[in-house]
Amino acid sequence: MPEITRDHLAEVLEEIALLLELKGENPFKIRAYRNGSEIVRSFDGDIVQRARENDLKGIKGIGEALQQKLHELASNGLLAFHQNLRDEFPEGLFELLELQGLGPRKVKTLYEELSIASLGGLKRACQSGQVSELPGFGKKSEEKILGAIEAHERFSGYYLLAEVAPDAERILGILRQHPDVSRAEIAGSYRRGRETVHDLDFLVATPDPAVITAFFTELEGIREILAQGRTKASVRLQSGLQCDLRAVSNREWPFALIYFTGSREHNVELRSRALKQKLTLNEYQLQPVAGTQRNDPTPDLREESDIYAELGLQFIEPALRENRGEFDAACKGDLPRLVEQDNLRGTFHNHTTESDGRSSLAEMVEAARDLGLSYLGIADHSRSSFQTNGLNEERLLTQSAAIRALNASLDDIDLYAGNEVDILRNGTLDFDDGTLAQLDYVVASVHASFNLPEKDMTARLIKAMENPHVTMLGHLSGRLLLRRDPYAVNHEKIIDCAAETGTVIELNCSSKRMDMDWRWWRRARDKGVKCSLNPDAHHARGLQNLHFGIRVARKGWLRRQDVLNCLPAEDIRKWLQTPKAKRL
Ligand code: DGT
Ligand code: CA
Ligand code: CA
Ligand code: ZN
Repeated sequence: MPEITRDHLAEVLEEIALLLELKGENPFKIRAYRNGSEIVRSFDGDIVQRARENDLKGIKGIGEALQQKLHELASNGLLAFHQNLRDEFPEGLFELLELQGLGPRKVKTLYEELSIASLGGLKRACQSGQVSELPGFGKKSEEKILGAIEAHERFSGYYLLAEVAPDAERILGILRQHPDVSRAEIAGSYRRGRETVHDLDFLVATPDPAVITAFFTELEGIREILAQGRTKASVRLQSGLQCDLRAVSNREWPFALIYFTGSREHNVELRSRALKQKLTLNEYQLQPVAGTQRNDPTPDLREESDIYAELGLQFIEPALRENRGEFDAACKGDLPRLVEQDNLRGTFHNHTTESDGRSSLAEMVEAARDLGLSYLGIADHSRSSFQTNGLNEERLLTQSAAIRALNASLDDIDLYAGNEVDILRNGTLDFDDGTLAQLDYVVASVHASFNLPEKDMTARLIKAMENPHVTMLGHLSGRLLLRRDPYAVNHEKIIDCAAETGTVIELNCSSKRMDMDWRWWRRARDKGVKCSLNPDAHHARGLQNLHFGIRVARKGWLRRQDVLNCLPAEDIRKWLQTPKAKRL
């Protein structure tokens, strides 16, 4: 039985609500499940244990029927009611529900009117124009659906970095504990810190490869064995994630580690540099090209850094191995010293229960303290983000006063009162300058009107950045990884404007955003733009987003001095007190 988590309970209730909606059930019943799901997610305490012990009485919003279902679910991992509901619908329908912009009402119509119950079926029906003729659909929504299917196909088979990390680290730990394993790493895109990964590539050094490949295929949580040989194996986990294993000798280790870490583009360039020195490099060794003589004996190469050194290069961190300028820098000894998690001193973009966060101010403070941070900024949503219960002026100023009052009573951590203010369609902000001036800092973000032409969207962001009260720009492109493409916006112009106005750009570390994209940071940094590594935490646990954000920041060539929240508490206080134009 898989481990039963709070998320699992919440997701099952949420899916029940969806299925009831699909059946056209009574809206009150549907709402009860949806509310129940929210309550489970935000419950302050061990809801899983309480459900298991059938101790849910008195929790507001969880009626008797829900109590029983949660008890069954937490005890067995399954809920008969849910399973039976699922069985009423074909499996393919669940794929349709995952499509962006296709709610249960529309799925229901498609199913009832055209018997559509699979992605393929939906695609064909759209292409033949049948969907646009359905009541409530039309040409435009047919095009939208086709776009969503195309995106789904493009995204499927990929996973978020943070999403695969628990399995990845668990398996790595198990491999490292095996007595016949001397070294183990996860290579591939995971090691390079890519924001999304297709599969995991485990590499082990061992005197006995066959033992380890067999051991690997017997790990817990495997759905299917895809391939198994003496030195390699491939499995699929319950989650659908594919994991490859390569077992090599200790001697081969550094060569294999470089090879399987990639990227392909990096490897191609590295091999070609070796060839220029009359050396061939592959996953097993570095040796003189056949027919050539080298006077010195082949040196003992035990670590990746030995191989880079042998080729006249500084050690290139895995984060930088994308063939985007790292070789030129490594030749000259010019590689940056990349920022590390230990360098972080505080955090700015965080939500609380005042808007759509699930933890209170006090809980957020406690979590920041646990992480060893010395300052914490709170930036809840502004009024136009009504779906997040965004704050109006009055609530904002009340909140700021509460934050400052709490701050006065704490001596180990500095609290800052900010806001994540909506950038409206025309580039004006949700609050006037007088209100913004009363805050310690402001994050400005787009949360609506995504479909502007690039020129207008760029002008909209620039207008916001020109405001002297806007400290930083939030999630620049609005993308949701594997779900929603970025809106059209000119990154070059935004970066130039940030440099000119002294506006910080955030690297939103939410695992589904990682925005601004790492490919732009080197350029921004070189223009003097500062990065704020922001967890966009909507829960105390959300501060952990920084852990993955750091990995992506490293991909962007960022150093400690490029990251605003690496400044110590004293310096950040002075920095925030300095007018924006003078920070340049
Ligand atoms: P992914 O899995 O799509 O997120 O990205 P990677 O980079 O992990 O790619 P993957 O798993 O196909 O292969 C892992 C590494 O192994 C890759 O970064 C470079 C190396 N590699 C695999 N196949 C080849 C190949 O055919 N040529 C070269 N040069 N390198 C390869
Ligand atoms: Ca991979
Ligand atoms: Ca692979
Ligand atoms: Zn936001």
